[in-house]
Amino acid sequence: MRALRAMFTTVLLVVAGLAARGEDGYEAWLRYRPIDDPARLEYCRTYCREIVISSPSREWDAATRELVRGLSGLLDRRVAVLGAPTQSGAVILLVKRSDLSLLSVDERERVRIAEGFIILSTQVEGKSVTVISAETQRGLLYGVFHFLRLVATGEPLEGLSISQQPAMPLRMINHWDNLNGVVERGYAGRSIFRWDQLPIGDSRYTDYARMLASVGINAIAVNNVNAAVEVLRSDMLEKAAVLAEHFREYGITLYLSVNFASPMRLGGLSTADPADPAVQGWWKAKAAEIYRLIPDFGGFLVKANSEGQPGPLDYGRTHAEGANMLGRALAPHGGSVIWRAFVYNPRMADRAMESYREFAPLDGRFDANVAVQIKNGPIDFQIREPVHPLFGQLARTNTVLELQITQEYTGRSTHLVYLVPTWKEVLDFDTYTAGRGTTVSRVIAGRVFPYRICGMAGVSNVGQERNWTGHHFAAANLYGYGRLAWDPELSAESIAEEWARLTWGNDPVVVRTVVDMLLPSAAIYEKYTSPLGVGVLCNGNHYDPRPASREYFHHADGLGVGFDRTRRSGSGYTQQYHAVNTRRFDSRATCPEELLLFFHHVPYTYRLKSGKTVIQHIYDTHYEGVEEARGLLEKWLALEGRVNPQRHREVRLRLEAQIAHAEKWREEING
Ligand code: GCV
Repeated sequence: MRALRAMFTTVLLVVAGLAARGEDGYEAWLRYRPIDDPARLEYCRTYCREIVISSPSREWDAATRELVRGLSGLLDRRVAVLGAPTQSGAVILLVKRSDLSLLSVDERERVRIAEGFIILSTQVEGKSVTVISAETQRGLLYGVFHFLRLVATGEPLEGLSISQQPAMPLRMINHWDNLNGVVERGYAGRSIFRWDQLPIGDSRYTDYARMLASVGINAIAVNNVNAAVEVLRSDMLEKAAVLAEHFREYGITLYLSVNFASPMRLGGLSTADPADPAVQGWWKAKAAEIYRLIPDFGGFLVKANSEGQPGPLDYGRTHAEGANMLGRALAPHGGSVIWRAFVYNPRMADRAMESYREFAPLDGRFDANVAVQIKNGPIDFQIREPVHPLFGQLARTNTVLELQITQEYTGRSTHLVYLVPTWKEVLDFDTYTAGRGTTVSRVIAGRVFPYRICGMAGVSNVGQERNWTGHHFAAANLYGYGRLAWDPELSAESIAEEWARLTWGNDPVVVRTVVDMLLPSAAIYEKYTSPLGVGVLCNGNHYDPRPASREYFHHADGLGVGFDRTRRSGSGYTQQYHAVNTRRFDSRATCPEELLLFFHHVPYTYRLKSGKTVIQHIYDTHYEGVEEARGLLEKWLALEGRVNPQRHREVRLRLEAQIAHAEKWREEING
């Protein structure tokens, strides 16, 4: 008997091994591998005997295809698609109003949410079935992906009464991909967009669209905000139209980043002055040309008068005048402009202040189809910086939060840094501008001010690497970004667990370990790079340590360290916040310690709440950080044999490189 059991176990292990082998990360969190627990497999099969779509049409194709693909993979057998339920255990996609008569009045009400969905366990024609229902193509896709997630992560499939809708209307990805294939701040290979091959399509575009739709992304800007004018050339627009087709199938709207000087550099005009009628005419004609090719085109993403990019300020016009001119060219077609607020003057004593200084006075001056996109912090995607002071202060200007999924300052694709906890802190930050509880997440969800366009944009970390993001664990950031834009209330831990289950399987040891690696990882990185909010200690590549070249940011001298941004003695940056936050940041006693050196210049001997001096803290955290990075590797090594060898090895190599680089940081700072 024991021998038989042993043999059975061996067979199971071999089968599991086979299933695990040959995985290179391409499927990311959409693996759909057969459920390996026999009881769970049987249970899921009972609830997913057949798929029913009563009103097939192209609009629902992608969702239906995904459901077939997902269930067939997970249940390890082909699941048929029928026009009507033949048995209990059918999964029914209800999409047409006429179909909805099958539901109760109350249930019908719950479907009427644009982009939302319901999933119900109910009775149809005397059969116990699961209904996934939505009013829109997007809603149905999101419902299907949600259901597949339930199946894949081991959730109950009976008694379902789920109704969800996205918190943020705009859930966007920004690619900093140049047309020549080089990705600015991209660490996962060259651009996935092959402009040299387009208009020839690529199944990789479709798979990328599937990944994005599965976490609720509904918009994408495919080219760098440092925009080449050529993107608006007619032949390039034809190529863009093919990308739009791939994304449209998955409910994702295409945007282009444009160069404000295009009328001159592409159109041959002598100016790009937004007040010039010829310039306005050029943009109108260009917009009309785009919409002929891409009828559902989203609009323009613009970086203007920032880091050398041209813009309206070149002509003595404001950001609002420039953005509105573009907005008016797009408005007849329903398009919009997303105008970035990332501006700074390197000659200013405190560059953190510039964006607020330029944009706060323009509140109310932007047209209804223009949104201002603001980075999470006033500097530039540091591992720690305070929330940008513009959030909550633009009551009459559509506002979008920009996050960086690609790890420009956070260890590229070499360091394991799960950014979701840091984003949660941004979203939960109380701006107080409309009273207590005016959190960033409520502001950008349009729940505080009546915004028409609002939500989140994330700078993509995807490239041509087979596993999309270079580091297998970096995919958790892409996944988590989408999930948070859908629902900012989700915890960093629950997102981590979902991702772990979907990406690495449901082995409880693997899931626990992956979550335990993800959750502390950003704090670990912070420790061995720049604790206490000091920020930008790197060299020009934004990766290696070089504090000596960053005096501008850390203000370290023989006696102390930190940037005094207080009202009394410093740059006065703290005054850009609501008074409650100004007071909190202004005082050393109430300033959150993790931001102390962002706001205050303190002596090295200043005592922290722990009783340690600042200098001792900096020294110790660099040692702790390296040790904890070693701990990540130890945890991962313990999973050898539990996850497939290729992915295990690839992660191990990166963790080893991370440790070596963390040591380099420690030596440079402490040395
Ligand atoms: C796209 C930082 C980055 C740049 C980036 C810029 C921006 O400065 O280093 O690569 O350019 O931010 O957000 O526009």
